Amino acid sequence: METRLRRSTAALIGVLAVGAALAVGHLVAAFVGIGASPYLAVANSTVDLSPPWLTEFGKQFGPEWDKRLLFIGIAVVIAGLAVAAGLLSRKSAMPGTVLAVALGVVSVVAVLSRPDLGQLAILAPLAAALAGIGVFQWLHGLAAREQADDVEAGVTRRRFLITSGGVAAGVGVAALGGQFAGSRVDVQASRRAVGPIVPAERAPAIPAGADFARAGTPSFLTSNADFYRIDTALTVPKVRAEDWSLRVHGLVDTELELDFADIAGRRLVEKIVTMTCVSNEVGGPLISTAAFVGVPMRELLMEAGVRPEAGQVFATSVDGWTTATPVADMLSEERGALLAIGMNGEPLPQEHGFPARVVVPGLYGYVSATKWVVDLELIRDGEKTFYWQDRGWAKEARIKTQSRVDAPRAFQDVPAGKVTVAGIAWAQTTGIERVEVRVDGGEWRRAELAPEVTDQAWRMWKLVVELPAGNHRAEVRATDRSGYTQTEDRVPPIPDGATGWHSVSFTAS
Ligand SMILES: Nc1nc2c(c(=O)[nH]1)N[C@H]1C(S)=C(S)[C@@H](COP(=O)(O)O)O[C@H]1N2
Ligand SMILES: [Mo]
Repeated sequence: METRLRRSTAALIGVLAVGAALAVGHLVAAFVGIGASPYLAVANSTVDLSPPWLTEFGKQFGPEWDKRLLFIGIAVVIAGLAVAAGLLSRKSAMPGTVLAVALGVVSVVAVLSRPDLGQLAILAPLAAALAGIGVFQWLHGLAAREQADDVEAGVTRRRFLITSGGVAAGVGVAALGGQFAGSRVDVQASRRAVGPIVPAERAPAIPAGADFARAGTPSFLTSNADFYRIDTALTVPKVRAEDWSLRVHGLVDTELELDFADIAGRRLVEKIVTMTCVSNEVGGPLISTAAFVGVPMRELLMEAGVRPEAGQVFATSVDGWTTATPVADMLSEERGALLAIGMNGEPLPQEHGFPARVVVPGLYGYVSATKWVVDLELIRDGEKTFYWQDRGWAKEARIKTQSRVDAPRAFQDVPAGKVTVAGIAWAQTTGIERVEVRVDGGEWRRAELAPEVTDQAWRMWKLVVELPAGNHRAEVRATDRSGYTQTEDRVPPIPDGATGWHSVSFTAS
């Protein structure tokens, strides 16, 4: 009679084999390039293939939580598939083995197609496949012998369970070892070694009264710790300044290959810029301001010599994220796009693109602000598509004129009488002309504007209104210097940025 493994045994073998494959792959990847870890690779492709509604939904949990939830979700799905693979192999080890070989081939191909991984990186999926197949065949053999042999069943059963326990412990050790070894690349030491980034040309000083923080607006400059963050990479890329280089190529007269010392040794300029994410909902938090320090993109591009046929600068980050920016926006002297290496007096934080990123005033981040940038290719307009363009977002997107009420906060209870309504307005590179507020659908009234620091940054506003006890609603609308007044029409962030008036309901008592 043919032996069929017990269901629970078959499922356990599936889970242990897959666990061994992922853990060994992760451990080897820590040495040959963490991006080659099969588990991280699966997680990253899940992000890349996720439908837009899911990624947008995830963003509300913030970059860390959104990723943690994804890691847990993927682990659950993988465990489910491992159980299924185990159950398929109750009669013979063949189906599971074939599946493991196929997955191994797929991961080797996936690793070879990654621009940021060397040839050696295929060792990670190879080791993973060998570990998975080895554990699978070994445990399968033990379990089959145990069930076939009634006499010695007690002994072999015990041996199977002990072996399984040993494998499980090995999986844990390998996974932890991978995590530990992977933290070897010491970005913080590299940041410390870079030291303070001192510009030759400072931004104009920020005048006192540039924010109304005491009335509830954000401070004019956002601290690096509070600066909003958006990235698709599941683990923040670790690039040491000493390992980094940037290639400028494509439709240029001379290709450039620059390392960090080449950039840091140039004449550095400082600029105050308000960055905004296209996914920011009306009234949302995805907007922040910093003093960025770097080399004007114009300078680098002129040095390479941009050919007249070039229409876009196609930028690639070390983790494979891409975007494209119109050449004109990169070359404009007035806008002063930067290859930035400093942020608020420090080297860029790791989360914000250390050692170098792009900053283009007036454009949403997804079409301009490549973090951990390693490659700039001058291409014909539309020659290639980029990360978010492939997911339904617009090819070009200028930041829309918008405003937000920060005080009172939604559903806040404030004393009746004099109430200060305050917030921010932005129209990067055009400048804010006027901000108006109305309460409970009454007359629009002009708010007081804080001094303008630069038309590339936000501007704070406030207005004192007299309110009786009761429920109230404050609305805001901004007019920029081109004469455009924000429309009331609500459109969602996709494809090129939200519009509509922000309003806040609160209570006076
Ligand atoms: N490499 C990389 N660069 C990136 C992104 C990313 O996901 N990966 N996100 C972009 C988006 S959508 C925005 S809004 C800004 C956010 O920059 P910050 O995280 O420093 O605020 O970075 C841009 N640069
Ligand atoms: Mo964004």
